[in-house]
Amino acid sequence: MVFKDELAVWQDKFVRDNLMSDEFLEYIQDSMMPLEEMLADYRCAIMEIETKFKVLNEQFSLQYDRNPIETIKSRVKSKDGIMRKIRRKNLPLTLEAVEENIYDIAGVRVITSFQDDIYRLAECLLQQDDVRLFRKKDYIQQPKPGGYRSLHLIVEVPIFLQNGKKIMKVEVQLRTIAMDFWASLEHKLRYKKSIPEEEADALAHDLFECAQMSATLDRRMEDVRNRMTRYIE
Ligand code: 0O2
Repeated sequence: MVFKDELAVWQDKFVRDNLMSDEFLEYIQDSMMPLEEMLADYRCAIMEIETKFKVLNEQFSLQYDRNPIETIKSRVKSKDGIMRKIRRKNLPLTLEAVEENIYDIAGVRVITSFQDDIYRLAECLLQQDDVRLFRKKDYIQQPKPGGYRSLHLIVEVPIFLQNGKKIMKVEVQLRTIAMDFWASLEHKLRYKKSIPEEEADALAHDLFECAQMSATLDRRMEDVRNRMTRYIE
């Protein structure tokens, strides 16, 4: 990562020379290389976890005659997002500090139709002997005050590189379609800074009620499915 003092010297030079020299561009590229390599490792870790879920989905579909996973959405946190988290957590500007303290650089979101599939998939993932649970937050059993529900796992998984094995952390968020629908809209509200305070409060209140309705919907859909499966040969 670029060291602040050294960068300042180069920035001075850039301003003095009033040109973007090849030397300066090369320096920036070289400085970014370790960060790019780290992000590539996280992309590999995402591939590992995604494959595990795809395999489970395939196996479940044979066993239960339906696919428990609706979609998998993955992302590597943007550099901007990483910088904001470094600032929020007041971390030193080193790759080691980032890897040790930021757990959601690699994110895999698994969307299911039914709530019980979330726990079944989580259990199957955590049973695998190359996966280690680092942290678990069950916002389904204990929703956040605003109504947010999802199961969050931070898992450690190995990736195998040219020069050996590296253990990577991946944040896995498991949620139903209803939970995801709610979270997507609520997420938008958080970024709309222009909404007047009174209206923002009213929206948060309505969203809380919607979260309760979506929890009820999840329970009833699961119940209907259970009653139906009794009659399926
Ligand atoms: P984004 O833009 O989705 O990436 P930590 O990782 O420990 O530093 P924290 O807050 O303890 O941070 O992690 P937690 O509670 O497990 O939640 C992190 C992520 O869960 C968030 O990432 C969101 O994706 C999601 N999340 C948590 N709470 C809410 C919520 O109330 N509403 C919605 N819509 N999503 C939520 P980011 O980085 O905050 O945002």
